[in-house]
Amino acid sequence: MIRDQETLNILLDTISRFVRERLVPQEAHVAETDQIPPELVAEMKELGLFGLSIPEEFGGMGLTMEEEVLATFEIGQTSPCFRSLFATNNGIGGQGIVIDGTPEQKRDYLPRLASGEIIGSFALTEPDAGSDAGSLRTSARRDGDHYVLNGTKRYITNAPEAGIFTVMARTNPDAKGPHGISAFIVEKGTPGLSLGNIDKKMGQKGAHTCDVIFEDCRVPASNLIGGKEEVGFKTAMKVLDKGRINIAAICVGVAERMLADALRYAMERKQFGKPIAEFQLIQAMLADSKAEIYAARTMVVDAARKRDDGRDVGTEAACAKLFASEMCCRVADRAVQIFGGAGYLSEYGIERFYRDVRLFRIFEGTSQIQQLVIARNMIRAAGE
Ligand code: COS
Repeated sequence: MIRDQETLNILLDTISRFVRERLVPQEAHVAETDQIPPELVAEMKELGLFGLSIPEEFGGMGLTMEEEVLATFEIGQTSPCFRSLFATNNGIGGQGIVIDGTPEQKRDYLPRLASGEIIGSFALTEPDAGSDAGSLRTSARRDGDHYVLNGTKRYITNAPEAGIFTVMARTNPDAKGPHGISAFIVEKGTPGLSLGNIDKKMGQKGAHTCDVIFEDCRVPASNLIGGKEEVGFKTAMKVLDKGRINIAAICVGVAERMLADALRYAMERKQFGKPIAEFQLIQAMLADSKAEIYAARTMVVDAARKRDDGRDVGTEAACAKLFASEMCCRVADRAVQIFGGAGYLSEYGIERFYRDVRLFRIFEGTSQIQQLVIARNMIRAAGE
């Protein structure tokens, strides 16, 4: 749903200009240093990027899902690490509170997430609980007006920068699998909370992940999301439904950028006496990429509109994430191929995108988990 086309156009135009003029020129520098310059972070805050999907009453822009994916298509036109910094506030690190938080939790945390004063991080995955998120072992034992958390979370995006963590932990040790899990807000600096070393990754330099460790970490009971035990897994899944649409949107944006770079190169690069863009085998790669990006874009917008209509979009989110992330990696592969030898050199940047986008098929649910979600929903619906 688009609330006001004119206002949205101004926002999309502003983001597009910021991406082109401020972020694109810094891509190589950020990849080399593994740091986003603080002045760019300040500009992101000023533009409101940390609060795109946080409701207006809490200082965010309150974008609808359709508006948000259109913004994400623009943000995708540069290295995905930039988006990663503010994406958790809008997505997995903030939405648990937006969707299921108590009025006090919303009042206490959402304004600071919206402004970018704090970064929100989502702590679900553990060393032995990845795709099987329901098997997580981090425990939360009630002790008076606190819960005491123990366990380790792994690959936690933005953990080194985070001011708060949404932590899924087991409050009922007798309940097996996804039941018995509750969600908490844990503030940075809480005694018993510590961080591991920053992970060395294949790509997405500038975006950081690390372990988050809880050792007798006492969290006020008022930080139990929604004030309700044993619904934390559902909170996590609802958050991921939205997150997956956004990942699909970023896949579309980055794929568009890679294709634009590949097209420009193909029109400049001459072999056999003419630009390689005039060769049909190159054209096939360009055309297949264009068609697949269009398909993914259409899926993303459709899923976003359905979510705005209040429909359950578990299947659509999984379909969009599956198709768009696989598509994005195919486009990356073709783009490197079109660049040829230059595609393998870091100075052209396309090999960096190739490494960056590989993550899209893994995080917020692997392609295999999306397949499983889609098929399960189909079988369930057919049996109803
Ligand atoms: N929205 C709301 N509730 C949901 C839901 C959703 N999208 N998906 C599942 N649930 C509910 C189910 O309805 C079920 O509740 P009831 O038992 O009351 O009916 C409960 O949650 C457990 O669901 P399910 O039985 O499907 O859980 P499983 O353990 O079998 O598996 C998968 C669920 C595999 C889909 C889940 O673990 C998953 O998504 N794994 C990937 C995790 C992931 O994306 N990690 C990335 C980390 S973030 S970067």
